[in-house]
Amino acid sequence: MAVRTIYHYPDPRLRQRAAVVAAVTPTIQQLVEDMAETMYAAPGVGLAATQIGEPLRIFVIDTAGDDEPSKLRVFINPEIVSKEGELVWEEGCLSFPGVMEEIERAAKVRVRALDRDGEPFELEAEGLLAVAIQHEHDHLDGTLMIDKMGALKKRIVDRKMRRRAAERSGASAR
Ligand code: GNR
Ligand code: NI
Repeated sequence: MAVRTIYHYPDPRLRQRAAVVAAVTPTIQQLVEDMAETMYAAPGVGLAATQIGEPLRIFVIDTAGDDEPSKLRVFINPEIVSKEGELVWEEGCLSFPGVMEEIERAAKVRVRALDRDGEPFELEAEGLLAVAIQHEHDHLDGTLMIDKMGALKKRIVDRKMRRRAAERSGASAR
């Protein structure tokens, strides 16, 4: 088990298109464990494999509140089979620390995926779980929350993140 590094925008690894997982092997199960550990350590509501530089179609989500028992959900090769309605949710992303913006999504989704044992399942979700599923699914195609913002917000967030990345690399070079 290991907490892995989460890459931040504009790291090009976040733009990789993730590949389908051929088989749920012990190596994949180890990666899922690392992803869960990394998500809980952050802490975050979800994490996509692309965020830790593993371009595979896997994400984990746990939307349980602080006063609820944790409920880890693992999605391997997820497909969103239907979407319904619209909602606007204030989203955050571990690859955009400190950024919170309202993003428009479908209100309800039906998703099909393999679980951590490689067994297929289907799930209908609404509210935060539906938002998280769409957010994580986007990561697997290299799509980020900044891509869903209006032009003005996009420019502000892009500049803020690039300035921060430049400060960090400058600090480590000195
Ligand atoms: O931790 C996270 N919180 C969150 C809040 C609202 C909508 C989406 C999310 S996902 C995010 C973790 C993350 O970056 N997953 O990719
Ligand atoms: Ni994210």
